[in-house]
Amino acid sequence: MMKTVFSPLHAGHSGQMELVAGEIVPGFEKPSRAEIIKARVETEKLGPILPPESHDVALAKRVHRADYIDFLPTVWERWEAAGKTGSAIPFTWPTRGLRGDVAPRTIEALLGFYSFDGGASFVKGTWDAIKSSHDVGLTAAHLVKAGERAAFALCRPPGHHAGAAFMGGYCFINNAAVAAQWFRDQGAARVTVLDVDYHHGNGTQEIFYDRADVQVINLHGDPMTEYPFFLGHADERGAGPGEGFNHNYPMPFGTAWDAWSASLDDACEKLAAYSPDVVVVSLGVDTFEKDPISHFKLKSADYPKIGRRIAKLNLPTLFVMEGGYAVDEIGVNAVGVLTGFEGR
Ligand code: SP5
Ligand code: ZN
Repeated sequence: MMKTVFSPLHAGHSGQMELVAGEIVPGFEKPSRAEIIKARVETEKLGPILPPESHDVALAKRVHRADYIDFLPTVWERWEAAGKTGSAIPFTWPTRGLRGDVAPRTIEALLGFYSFDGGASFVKGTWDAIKSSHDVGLTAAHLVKAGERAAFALCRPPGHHAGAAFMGGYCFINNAAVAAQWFRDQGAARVTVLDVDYHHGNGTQEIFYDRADVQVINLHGDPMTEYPFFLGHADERGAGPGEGFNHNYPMPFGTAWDAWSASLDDACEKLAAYSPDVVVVSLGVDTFEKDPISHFKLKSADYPKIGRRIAKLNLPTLFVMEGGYAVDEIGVNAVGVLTGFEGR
């Protein structure tokens, strides 16, 4: 039996739009994703589904910049106060040659200041969803700390693209990073974040890049051709004291189980050699062959094998939900990893 933590408040984050191939289209990151995973947890009888406890965002400020975390709950009211409608979405960014060190004053400028793309937009219920997702991650982390072999944080919105001071890629607070830091603060000597989402977890990498106490391992589409494009290369191995504690496995379009699982095996060897006290899995299932925005070729039958490989590490494990946009199969695939982990 694996416990799942879930909050219905995710559903207030809905109706977002995104720019894809020159057109504004309904967002791929939508509420049905979490509802379908929850339904599959129930039909597969994975275990009880618990509501989150509320946790202070002071914990999130251990990995995010305080001014960024303080900004998030103010976005929607500032957007409305400025007389704007639709969704609050950034459109100007402080790239090379512009000032990224001076926070501007208007809400539209601040949205760009605190993001790296237009993929994380706000509607009225977005902050409550972000906070609930953060609470879901930490509540599930508490279960693992209390002795559960594993727990499933059914987070929505996801988190792994969110860095210390920016949102993007459907992500706002980096739920996996917050949980990893919490385990450290609770006395874990070493923590590994194993990110199997199709996209590189650029936020998690940035947050822990110069640290030896949190190992970060990413399996993902090669950033030469895949989002987020500007991080995730194999030569990014960590910096300073963190040198050697970041591992990237970029893979080409069309990667299927044989090549993907060879990377997972290699990653698990590096993980085991690090000997962490706890593993946080950033669980995305957008590696699926039918994912509408991704280009790997994993099949539904492959997901239980991922869970079985992770279970072989024999370490306390927190699963944190990230991406996956083939909504019809998202429950089968995500819960497949968990039942595989449980050995059934
Ligand atoms: C958490 C997560 O998985 N975030 C992913 C963010 C991806 N954003 C970029 C989407 C680019 C979509 N390209 C679409 C091609 C459609 N045929
Ligand atoms: Zn993804």
